[in-house]
Amino acid sequence: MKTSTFARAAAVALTGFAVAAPGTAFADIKDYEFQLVAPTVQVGPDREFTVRLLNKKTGKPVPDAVIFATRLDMAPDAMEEMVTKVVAVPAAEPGSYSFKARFSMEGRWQLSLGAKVQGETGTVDNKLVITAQK
Ligand SMILES: [Cu+2]
Repeated sequence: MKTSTFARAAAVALTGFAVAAPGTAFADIKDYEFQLVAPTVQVGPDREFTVRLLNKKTGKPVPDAVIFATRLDMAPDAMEEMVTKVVAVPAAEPGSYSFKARFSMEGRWQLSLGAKVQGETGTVDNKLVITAQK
C-alpha cells in the first residue's frame, strides 16, 4: 500500500514537471516500440518477416536503430528450447527491419529484440509473437 501511494505521488510529481516545462523534449527509451508488420508467416525455411520501430509519441517510424540481439523461440507454446536462427536482411523502407528464419513448426514463435536508438540512452527490449501457419 505504501509503495503504490508513493508511486502515485511520484507519477503526479513527474506529470507536473512535464507540464511546467513545455517545449522540452522528454524523449524516453520507453517511447519506442517494435510492431510486427504481419502477424503470421508460412511454415518453412527462409521465411521473411518485418518489424517497424515506432516512436509512440510522434507515431513515426525510427530509422537507423542498431539491433544487437534477436532470439526466436517457441516459448509461447511451451517450447522455449525450440530456437531458430534469425538473420537480418535489407528492409524495404527506413524504420523497418527485416529478418529471415526457418519456421520449422506450426504455432507461436516469440521474437525477442534488443535495440539501440540513435540519440537515446537505454535499450528497446520487445517481445513479439509471430504465428507460423501451414
Ligand atoms: Cu515447437
